[in-house]
Order: sequence, then C-alpha cells, then structure tokens
Amino acid sequence: MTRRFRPFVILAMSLGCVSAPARIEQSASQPWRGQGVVHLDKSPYAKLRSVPIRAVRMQDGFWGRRRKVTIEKSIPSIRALIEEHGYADNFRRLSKSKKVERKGPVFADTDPYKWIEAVGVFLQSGDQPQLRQWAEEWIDEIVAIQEPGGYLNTNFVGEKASQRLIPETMEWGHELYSLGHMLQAAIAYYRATGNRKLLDAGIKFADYLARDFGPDKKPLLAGHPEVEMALVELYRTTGERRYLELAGYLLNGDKRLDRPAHRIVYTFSGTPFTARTRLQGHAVRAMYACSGATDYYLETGDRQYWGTLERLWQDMLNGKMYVTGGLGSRWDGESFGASYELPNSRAYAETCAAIGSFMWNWRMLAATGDARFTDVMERALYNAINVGMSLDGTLYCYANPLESSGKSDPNWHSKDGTVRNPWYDVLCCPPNIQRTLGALPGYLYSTSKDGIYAHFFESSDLDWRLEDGTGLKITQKTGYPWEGNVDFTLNPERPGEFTLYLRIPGWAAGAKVSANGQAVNGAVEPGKYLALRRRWQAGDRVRLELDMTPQLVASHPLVLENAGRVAVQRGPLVYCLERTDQPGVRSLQDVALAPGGGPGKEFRTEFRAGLLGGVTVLKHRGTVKEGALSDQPLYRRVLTGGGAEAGTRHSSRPAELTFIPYYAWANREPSPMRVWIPYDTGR
Ligand code: FUB
Ligand code: ZN
Repeated sequence: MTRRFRPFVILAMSLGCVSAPARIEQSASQPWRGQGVVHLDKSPYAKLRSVPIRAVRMQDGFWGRRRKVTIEKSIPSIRALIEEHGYADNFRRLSKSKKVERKGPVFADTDPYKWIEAVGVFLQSGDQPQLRQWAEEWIDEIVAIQEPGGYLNTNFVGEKASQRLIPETMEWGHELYSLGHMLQAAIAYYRATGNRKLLDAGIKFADYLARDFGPDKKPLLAGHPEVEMALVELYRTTGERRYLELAGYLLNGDKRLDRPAHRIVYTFSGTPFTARTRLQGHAVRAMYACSGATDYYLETGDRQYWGTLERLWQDMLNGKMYVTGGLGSRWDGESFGASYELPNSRAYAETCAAIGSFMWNWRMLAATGDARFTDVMERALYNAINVGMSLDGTLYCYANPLESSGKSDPNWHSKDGTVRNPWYDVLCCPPNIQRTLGALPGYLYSTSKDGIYAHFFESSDLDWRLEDGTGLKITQKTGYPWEGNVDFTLNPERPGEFTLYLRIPGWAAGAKVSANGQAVNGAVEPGKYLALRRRWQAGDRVRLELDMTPQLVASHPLVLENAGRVAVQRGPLVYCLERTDQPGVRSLQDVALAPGGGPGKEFRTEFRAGLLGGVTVLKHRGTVKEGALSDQPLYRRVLTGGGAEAGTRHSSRPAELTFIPYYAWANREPSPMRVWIPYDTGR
C-alpha cells in the first residue's frame, strides 16, 4: 500500500439522474483511490496493472450510454424490487426491526451485496448522493446482524444455525459464495468512498474462517466458487497473506471431505483445481473458480495453475463457447455440455457465465498481455453480456438462446416463458450486469513496465500515469462499434519514450494504424497488440482504422445444428434476424442467405438512429422458401441415382432481410429470432 500516488483531479461522470458531478482528488493518504477493478500493483506475476475506474471518464458513446441507463433505470429499479421481494428485509428480520418471514433462495443475501458492489463501482466515477445514501442504509443494516464471532448470513440462523459451515451444508448452502459477494461489494465500496464499514465486517468473517478452518482445522468447501477471487482481492487490499492462503486452500480442496464424483464435477470445487482437465459442470461456478485460480496464480506464480488455466481456456475456446461469447449450453445443471454441444434454441448461456468469462479473461490478460483474452472479453461483452439487459434497463434475460420462437416454454425462470423479465427469484444476473457495466472504465487500459495497453474502444478520457510516475492523459474518439475509426490523442506530462500497445481485434483483418498522420507499416496483426514504441509528446495522435465489412462466420462441422448455416458479424457485434423486421416472411425457418459478390457486397449497412436506441442494421438480399420445412414429413425415402421426390422441391423467392445486433433482440413485441442462418448456395 505504499506506492507513490500523483495527485490528480478528474471530473466525475455526469450521469444525469441524481447529482452534479463531484471533483475527486487523490492523495497518498487515500490509497484506495488508486486501486483498479482488480488491484494488481504488487502482484508479482501480473504483466499488466489495472487502471482505476475513476481514472477513465466515458463520454456519450456506446458504453457510456449503456452505463447511463444502468445507473438511471436499472440500479434504482432493482433496488426497489429487492425491497419489494423482501430480500433486504431478511436482514431487518434478524435485527428485529421488522417482523417478517425470510424470503428468497439461500443465497438471497448476495443480491443486496451485488447491488452495493454495482453502486460502489459507479461511485468510483463520481458521487451520486442518493445511491450512496441507499447503499449506506443497507450496509448499516447488514453489519448490524453480524455475530460477535464474525459469522453473517440471513439463512443459517435460529434453528438452522446448527447447519452452518458443516460439510453437508457447504455443498449447497452458498455461505462462502455469499461471503465472496459481500467482500467484493465491500472492496468496491471502499474503493469508491474510503468507507470501511462493510469491509471491516467482511474482514471479521474472513478472519473467523482463517482462524477455525483449513488444513489441521475444520474442513471448508466453497460449494459455489466465488469467495476465492474475493479473498485474493482482500489480500491485495489489506496485504494480509492469510486470505491468499485461504483462497489457495479452497482451490486445492480438502481431501478429508469425501464427495461423490458428480458433485465434484458440478460444483467445480473441493478437488485440486490443478487436477481439472476440462470445463464441465455448472458454468458460472467453473468461471468463478477459473477467475479465482488466475488471481491465485497472479500472486504465487504457481506453474501448475497456469498449465491448468491454459488447458481449460483452450477447452472453452475450441468447443464450448458460443459465437456470442456465451457459455454453458445445458439447462440441466446450468452446465457445460460436451465439446461442440452448442444448441441454439436450447442454449442456456446464462448471463452470469459470460460475465464470469469476462472476469476470468481479464485476469488471464493481466498475466500475459495476450490479446486472445481481450478478444474473448470483447465478444462476451458486446453480445452475451449486453443482451442480458433490455435497452431501457428494466428487463433482463437469464438464459440467452441464439434462436427463439419469441417465447420459451414456461420454465423455472419465467412462468409464462417471457424472454425478458424485470425480476427473477434467483436474481444473480441483473446486479451482475450492473456491476460489470459500472466497472467498464477500469477495463479500457492497463499499464505495464514499459508503457500502456489500450484494450477497448470507446470515446473517453484517461487521466492516469505510467508506471514510472509520468502523468499521462489519453483521449479516445470513436463511433465504435458502429464505425471502425478510433482516434487517440496522447498527452504525456512531459515528452518521453514508452510503448503504446494498441489492440488489433482478432476479427480485424486489414486494420490500418497511423501515428501523427504517418502510416505504421508492418506488424499490424489481428489478434495482437501492436507495440508503438517512440518518444511521445503532448498532442501526438494515433489513428486505428478497422474494416467494418460484415463477415460470415461458420462453425466447426461438429456443431451439428449449425451445419450449412452461418452467423453474421460486424466488428465485435454478432447479428441476428428478428421476424418483426422481415415483412412478408412467414417463418424464419424458411429464410436463407444468398451468396453475393464477396465481402463488402453481400450486405448494405444502414445506421438507424430511431431503431433500438440507434443501431446499424445490415440489409441482405436473401431467399425465402415458403413452407420448405413445415411441408416435410418427419422421414422420407431417399432415391439414389437422381430424380426428384414429390414434396421436397420448393421454389424460392428473393427477400430483403434486415439483421439487427443480437444484443438488441427481444426489445419490441415478442418475435422469433435466429442467429445461425442457412447459407443457400443455390445448389
Ligand atoms: O447458485 C447461485 C447462482 O444462481 C448461480 O451462479 C446461478 O447459475 C444460479 O443458479
Ligand atoms: Zn445469473
């Protein structure tokens, strides 16, 4: 905690809803002001260091607007619903300020925690008195029920107290998962305000665990990984090694707990993390475990961990990730399927799993500076995460299919099968989206020993410093993801040599870079950071030009549902067809893309300011074969040697198809949707 902080001042974001922006000042006596989303300043195996959220001010760009909706609509409405459903009352019940039944699942405490974390990250961009007041009311009510020994949970109380932290309960009780979210909320809130109230309560609980549990003490099991990354962050925040050790103990599993194999698979905990060879079981658990394990690696450099992380990452990338970045294809157990098991309409792809991937890949990126991790983050962020919240910030998806009739069968998330809902009794996803979008400014840049990394493209102002202490401001101006030009202006405090590592996205073949108007020749490789090393001075300009020609994407032949189909991607955005945009088309099942004259000729792009909050749509002249599928019998004889069969030939007609970004679907009347579209070669 002794690093040298340069005083700096930024204007906090004006988020419109509650108050005027406040000035934020940083001083050496307030080290929390310099801490990033994950605080890597002293992590020996981190190649990259985080930049604080408050050091980046987002303007009115794509994510700036999503953040505005989040803070103005989503955060207040979810708070009201948490109140309405009695999850905040669970704390009041124990402090006896309200006489009510306990409500919600065993892990209902995590909903106020995650909401407080979301407020905490937003407050790092500027004060919001109303949000601060709400958060502090809840914080007071939470800490009021902490027991003298440190335990804090609204479920395992009274006659259920005897079930606390015993092996049987830890399988399903989510006590450590809840603590993990409490710690993350506490740390975010502390980093926003310096207020340690929740943090001290979290420390007290963690200290109780560190004292009474572990090797040679009572056994502990995560059950739902989450606390591991929180404990490592607590170690980074306090410097107390016992939290890192506790995380390591949990990641390693305790042999004394004899558990059935299927539970070890499902919970992704309780056996050595380094014994894992593939992603299986509950997808959110797996992603949180991988995030915690990467945090552990960043502090310890344990190569066995790294070997496992790399192997699991390859397993994800090569067979288990949707084109949207979504993860966890099975509803059953909310789990990963086998490799290439990526059904579209039956996709589970829980929003939280994509967020887990985002968090994990951020940590892998910090360890390596390798752009393949940023590519996965970008894919998940723009698509599988972004789709999780409606454009107006009041409705959420829990599962994120890539094909839909516009309604799903009634299920345990949605009794009438509505795609987006304002509330889920299992509320994990909505506040998870809030905290992710709130923290986004902290993901735009990282520093390294020799310079600065630019990861994501968004109109914004950075006001931070290089690792040698030299102040650095960078302005980004861009219409990304609708437009492909990104203009950077660098303003170092004094002229000096350092490297600007500029990310060239993996999808961006043919990207061009120029510095002060001079083309940068060579080494502009997609899926890599372009290292621009030179003596930079105030006013230096860098322009990145990304080719935004829509691309057709095919999947591995073993993804059987996608055989003969393609997905459409433009920049980082995956597109889809919603029937509502295809007048005259009876069923999306009848529609196919028709090959055009090559890239750049198959689609016409059109920015429509009035549609879906302003989107670029893609127009394509495809084909429709009316009834081609509905007229077919389930089985039919195949005649060899040529000759047509009755009922199997349908004439097709041309049709203009309009694609919208996948994240924006289900924001109008219920309508069928499809990402993977047959590609009609005419043969
Ligand atoms: O178990 C807590 C959360 O609820 C999980 O992470 C989600 O998958 C949902 O089941
Ligand atoms: Zn969730």
